[in-house]
Amino acid sequence: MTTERRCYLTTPIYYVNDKPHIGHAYTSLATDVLARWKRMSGYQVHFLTGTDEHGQKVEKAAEARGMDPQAFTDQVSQAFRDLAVTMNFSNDDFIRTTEERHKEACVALWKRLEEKGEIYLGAYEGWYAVRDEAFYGPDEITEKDGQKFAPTGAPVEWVREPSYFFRLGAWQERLLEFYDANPDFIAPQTRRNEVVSFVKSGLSDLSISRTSFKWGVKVPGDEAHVMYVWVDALTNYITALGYPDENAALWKFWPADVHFVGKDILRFHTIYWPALLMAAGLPTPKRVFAHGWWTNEGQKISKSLGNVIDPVALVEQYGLDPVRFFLLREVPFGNDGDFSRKSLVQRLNSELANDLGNLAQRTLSLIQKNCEGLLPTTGEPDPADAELLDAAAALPGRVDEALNRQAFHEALERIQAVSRLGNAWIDAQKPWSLKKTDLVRMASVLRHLHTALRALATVLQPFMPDTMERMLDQLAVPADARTLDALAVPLPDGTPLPPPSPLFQKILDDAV
Ligand code: ME8
Repeated sequence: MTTERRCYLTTPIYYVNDKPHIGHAYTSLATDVLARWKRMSGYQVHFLTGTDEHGQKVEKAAEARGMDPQAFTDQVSQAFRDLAVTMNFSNDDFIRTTEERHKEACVALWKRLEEKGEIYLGAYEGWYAVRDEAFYGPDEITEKDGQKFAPTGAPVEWVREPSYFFRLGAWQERLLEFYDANPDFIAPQTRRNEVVSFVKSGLSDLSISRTSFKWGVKVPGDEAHVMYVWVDALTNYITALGYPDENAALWKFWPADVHFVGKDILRFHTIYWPALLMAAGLPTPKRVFAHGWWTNEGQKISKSLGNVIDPVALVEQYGLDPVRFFLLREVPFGNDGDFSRKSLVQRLNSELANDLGNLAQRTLSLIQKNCEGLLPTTGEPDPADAELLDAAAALPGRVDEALNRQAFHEALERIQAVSRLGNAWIDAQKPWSLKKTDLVRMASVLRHLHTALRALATVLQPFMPDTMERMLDQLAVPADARTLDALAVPLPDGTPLPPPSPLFQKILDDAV
């Protein structure tokens, strides 16, 4: 009996206090690429994204627009759904924390924690930043012009109210043991070190309810309290799998394989979340990957600076697949990165239009012209072939290895290396000259280039689904032969190939 291979991947659920920007698109894009890769590798995948709709920050944003919070969240949540369509994300579900299924899951988790003696009623007094929806210790606060700030730069206010607490402090040692036993739980490594030293420095109990506003999930048995928005938000990952019904069809996907997050929300996912799950007796996620922060042309992206990058506008200007490619190619996943239109245009022109696009165009035009548009047959093997054919054959494994570490940039670099090699190889083999001297060799050369192009297009599908679909159409690869396994089965000699058309447009005059 073969065991079913499963993979559960999640994005953060985004606050609906404002419309989506490039940072949100980025995290979801990375998740989408891995989800598509895993599906292509034969896994059953569940890919979840959604919106985080409760809390004071969202309540205030609704108030500022003179709207009822539910009507407001309905509107902004839709913008995130639309973004998923624009960006061609293949999410299997889109969760909203205002949904009934989610409230039920939160209440169930709360009750379970309460039964286990993990929650008690006390009073909270301390600093709270609405922008971060986070509490801060007195030693973390700085003051400027009479206003107090959190280390993130968010203004804080002094909060004093009755509150339920989660016994987080008691989980310190068990968290440290958990990190030790699961060295891959936090990635990249530098983030792991950060979290471990933070936990070593001591954990206080966590205030997990608020009474000073209403927009949240009501605490069971004490409706004056709403749950702390982070407890509510983190629970989404199990709500979507049917929690508390552990017999639900999707529950088999738990625990998550990777929670993709930005570095700003690392602590919530690597301290609170595993502690809450362990306290509730539930399995912990396998991995949390915290990627870096995008700046715009060297500047912090912020609404007040007016430099928020709208992913929809970007896609309209440069096309969807080039944007998808650029975001994961430009910056090592995990590092901070700067968004610059100049680099986008450079990458597009050199790596997509010149390297990959030209290689396909040159090869496929020669097959049209010199082989009557029919897939050529290989002749005698030549020692020069191994370099290209071995690199093409090794590519799926090499991409898989990088993607299993969420090293998207490395996967793309490995792909790019084969595309560069193909160009060097076609220049060395000169199939256009062989037409006059050795037709059998010419056919072989073109066939090997087709083989390399097929491997390239296959492994690039998760990154650029639409363009690679066109490329595989041009290579005459049948729809059911576009998986990694199918690469082992060559297309029949003589398969008719359609006339090629350019896959990427060069951008000559960039309106920056
Ligand atoms: O934190 N660069 O939601 P949020 C890269 N609701 N990524 C960025 C970015 C930037 N400049 N700006 C935002 C929340 N992001 C909570 C999450 S999860 C249970 C609850 C991305 O709308 C990045 O993934 O503030 C970051 O972690 C996330 O958006 C924050 O989204």
